[in-house]
Amino acid sequence: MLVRHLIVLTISSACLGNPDDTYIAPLIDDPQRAPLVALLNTSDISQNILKSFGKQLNEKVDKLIKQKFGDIQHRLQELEGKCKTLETDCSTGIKKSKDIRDCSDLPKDSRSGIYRIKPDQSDEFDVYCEMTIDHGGWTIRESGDLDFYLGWAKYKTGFGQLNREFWLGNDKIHILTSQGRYELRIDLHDFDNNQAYAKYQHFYIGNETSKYKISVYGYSGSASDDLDYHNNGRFTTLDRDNDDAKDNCARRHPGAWWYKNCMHSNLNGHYYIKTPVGRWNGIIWYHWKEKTIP
Ligand SMILES: *[C@@H]1O[C@H](CO)[C@@H](O)[C@H](O)[C@H]1NC(C)=O
Ligand SMILES: *[C@@H]1O[C@H](CO)[C@@H](O)[C@H](O)[C@H]1NC(C)=O
Ligand SMILES: [Ca+2]
Repeated sequence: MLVRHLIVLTISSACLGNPDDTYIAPLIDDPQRAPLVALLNTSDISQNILKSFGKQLNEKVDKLIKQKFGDIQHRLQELEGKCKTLETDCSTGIKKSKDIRDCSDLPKDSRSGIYRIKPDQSDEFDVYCEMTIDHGGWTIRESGDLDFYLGWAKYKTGFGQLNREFWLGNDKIHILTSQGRYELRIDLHDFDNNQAYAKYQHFYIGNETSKYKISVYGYSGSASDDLDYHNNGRFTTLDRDNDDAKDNCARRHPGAWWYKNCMHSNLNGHYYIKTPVGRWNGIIWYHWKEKTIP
């Protein structure tokens, strides 16, 4: 290879860093034999370059690999964590009917409708789950023109149609509310499109032996607290008088409720269209309207 200048091959420190690795090719300067001839042993150069470059490259690559490997490890750990969560979700999240103890166990995006549940202390039974009101998960009874003036046995086992109007049944309400803390929400509508609600943080009814004694407290809402009066009351129907009045409140104010002497509310009262016949008759939530609710 013929050259005219001193050739300095420098591997940029920006790349390899170590000045010792600078390779200086000897210039053969023989004035007797012009022109200048630099004999470069390319084998030497390339070997030196390779040696120096290779060492640094190895270090760089090592460092890079370690760093990347670290990243990958970290990512793997993340994924492993996600997989574990998913596994848990999969084993508990996809529920069979026997794992659904009440409507609140349904996945949040479930539609309202009839579902089969399996409470802790009983066989499976069907309920209607209201999934849109107040975050969903409610078992409801709607009021309309179904006859609610019925006896003890009907209220014990329930009646009506789950996708229409019904009373779930006091035994079932007892079973459900025995499983944990349950809330009660009552939504009232009148014929003039007025609405109000009453919500209770605690709702429980005892078994038949206790006459389905109600425990209800923790009111919030807009309808006024007309269950407070009934707290600890026992259930009375037209054929079972468990109230504090001399006569039978269920007969006096046709319905079935946790009457005492007698009531501030009577949601199983007769469903009148607009105008009830007589005072203290019909579906009543006294302090909302201070009159009967049609
Ligand atoms: C070039 O360098 C190599 C390795 O150092 C050596 O074996 C070889 O003899 C050299 N060639 C010349 C022409 O000096
Ligand atoms: C009803 O509940 C009471 C009080 O919790 C209990 O002592 C009784 O055994 C229960 N009766 C039935 C039939 O489950
Ligand atoms: Ca009585």
